Parts: sequence; C-alpha cells; structure tokens
Amino acid sequence: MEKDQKLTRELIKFSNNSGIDIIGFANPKEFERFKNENRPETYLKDVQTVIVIGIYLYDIILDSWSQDQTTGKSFHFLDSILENRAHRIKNFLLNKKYNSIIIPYNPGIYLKDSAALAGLGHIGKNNLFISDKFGSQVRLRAIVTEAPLVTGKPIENNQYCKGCNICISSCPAKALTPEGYNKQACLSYNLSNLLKLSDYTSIWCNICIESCPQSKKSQTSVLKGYFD
Ligand code: B12
Ligand code: SF4
Ligand code: SF4
Repeated sequence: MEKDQKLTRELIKFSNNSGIDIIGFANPKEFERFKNENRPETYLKDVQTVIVIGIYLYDIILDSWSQDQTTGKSFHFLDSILENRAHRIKNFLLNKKYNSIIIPYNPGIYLKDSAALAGLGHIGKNNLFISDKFGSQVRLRAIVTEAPLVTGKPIENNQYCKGCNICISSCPAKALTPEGYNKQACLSYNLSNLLKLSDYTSIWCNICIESCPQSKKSQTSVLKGYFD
C-alpha cells in the first residue's frame, strides 16, 4: 500500500499539540525477529504501521508506581498519561477511517526496540533507548494501525556510547557490563531497593538513565505545565 505522507505530517502535528514529546513510525516487517506474541500482526491482522510515542520524564515523580489498596493493581503515573495520549491518536486515525489498537504493556511489543526500529534513536550500553532530545529519560508506548504512514529507518548502531562507560560504572547492581545487561541482577536490586514515597507508592531505580550524559540535556517537555 502506498505511504500517506500528508496523513503522516498531520499526525505528527496532532501529536505535538497533544502533549507527546516524540513520535515515530516503524515498519511491521522489521518485527519478524521477535516471537509471535511480540509482533504487531498478533494485535492487528492488517497492520501497516507501528506508531511509537514517548513523553519526557522531566520530573522523577512521573515515574512513580501506585498500588490500588483494594485490588492490589499497580498504576504508573506517566504510563497512564501515555495511554490517554494513545487513545487520542487512535481516535484521530479512526476519524480518517483507519483502525488502530493500543498495544498492552506486557507482553505487548518491545517498546525500546520499536523506537530504534522507527529510527527515533539507538539502544545504548545502558540497555535502553536513547533519543536525540531527551536521552533515555523518555517513557514509551506503542499503537498499531492500518494507516499506511511513512516509516523511519531502523537504527541498529550505537553512536553516543563510543568511549563512554558511565552507566556501567554507575549501576549499583553491577547489572550492566561491557558484555551486556543482566536482567536478574537489575530486578533483584530493584525489588529490595524501591524508593518508597508512601506505603503504596514507590519509584524504581533510574541510575542508568540519570547518570547518562545524553539524559542530562536540559529539555522542556510539551507536558510541562499541563497540570499547573
Ligand atoms: C521486562 C521489563 C523490565 C524488566 C527486565 C528488563 C529487561 N530489559 O529485560 C525489569 C523489571 C528488570 C526492568 C527494569 C527497568 N526498566 Co523496564 N521494561 C520491561 C519491558 C516490559 C520489556 C523489556 C524487554 O523485554 N525488552 C525486549 C528485550 C529483547 O530487550 P533486552 O533483552 O532488554 O535488550 C536487547 C535489545 O534491546 C537488543 N538490541 C540492542 N540494540 C538493538 C537495536 C535494535 C534496532 C533492536 C531491534 C534491538 C536491539 O539487544 C539488547 C540485549 O540483548 C519494557 C516495556 C516493553 N513492553 O517493552 C520496559 C522498559 C524497557 N523499561 C523501562 C525502564 C525505564 C526500566 C528501568 C529504568 C526501571 C524504571 N525506572 O522504570 C529499568 C532499566 C533496566 C535496563 N537498564 O534495561 C522503559 C525504557 C525506556 C527507554 N528509554 O528505553 C521501558 C521501555 C518501559 C516504558 N514504558 O517506557 N524492565
Ligand atoms: S552513560 Fe555513556 S555508555 Fe551509558 S548509555 Fe549513556 S552514553 Fe552510552
Ligand atoms: S535500573 Fe538500576 S540496577 Fe537496573 S541496570 Fe539500571 S542502574 Fe542498574
């Protein structure tokens, strides 16, 4: 199907006006490297484009998880905002007669990989997606759509990290090594070192993000001031 440049431009403009800091588009064919449950067509049969959105975590409070005291279910502050923005995009595309599905968080499709596949940035030695504007200090969400949007070129290489090992030496769990990321070490550290804001609200470790020079660029989110 021919790519719709006009619709792509309109959607980028709409997202900028909707409190979304970054948006990119990936080709579903790039996801053949993943298991079925992590592929876009599992969620939408006639998928044409994977849309990745991100919001800058300009204040660490946006990264807090709160547990509902009756159901035990946890909610992430910025994830809830991202979900709201994803609904806006879904409705925008529905008005243009295109179906879309907001990808569930877990298993879903892999968000940092989707962002790199959309050409929004690369995956660093901190094992996270690094955007040009916000470094890794950006949280992500994905939507799959039947709209034929113009997709970006995947970024497989890692341009920022050459000669840098700051995140590796900063990780308190030694979960980051030159050979790669040790998920179990990171998870165990996090579970026993949650920053408790209250009995029901906590924040996970962010050191591999905050220590990265790319995340320290001073930037203003389009969301900033939204709640003032
Ligand atoms: C499970 C999970 C966890 C687990 C395990 C993490 C893991 N990486 O396995 C735990 C609970 C430990 C965890 C910890 C954290 N998480 Co987490 N987590 C996830 C989740 C749900 C899935 C991650 C996953 O399995 N990815 C896929 C596998 C294949 O990737 P991987 O093995 O980690 O990395 C490989 C690929 O990236 C590949 N690769 C390298 N270069 C390239 C280039 C291309 C083009 C491709 C395709 C692949 C590729 O090589 C890597 C090594 O093998 C995602 C949300 C989602 N649905 O994607 C969030 C997510 C990755 N987490 C996130 C964050 C922020 C964190 C934490 C900082 C904690 C926090 N404060 O929230 C830490 C950071 C840990 C770290 N340095 O990676 C963010 C990252 C945002 C970003 N800018 O990248 C995500 C995307 C959530 C979100 N909504 O934004 N997480
Ligand atoms: S701290 Fe350095 S090595 Fe780690 S992700 Fe950032 S730029 Fe790359
Ligand atoms: S989240 Fe913390 S423990 Fe996990 S890799 Fe990053 S710095 Fe290390």
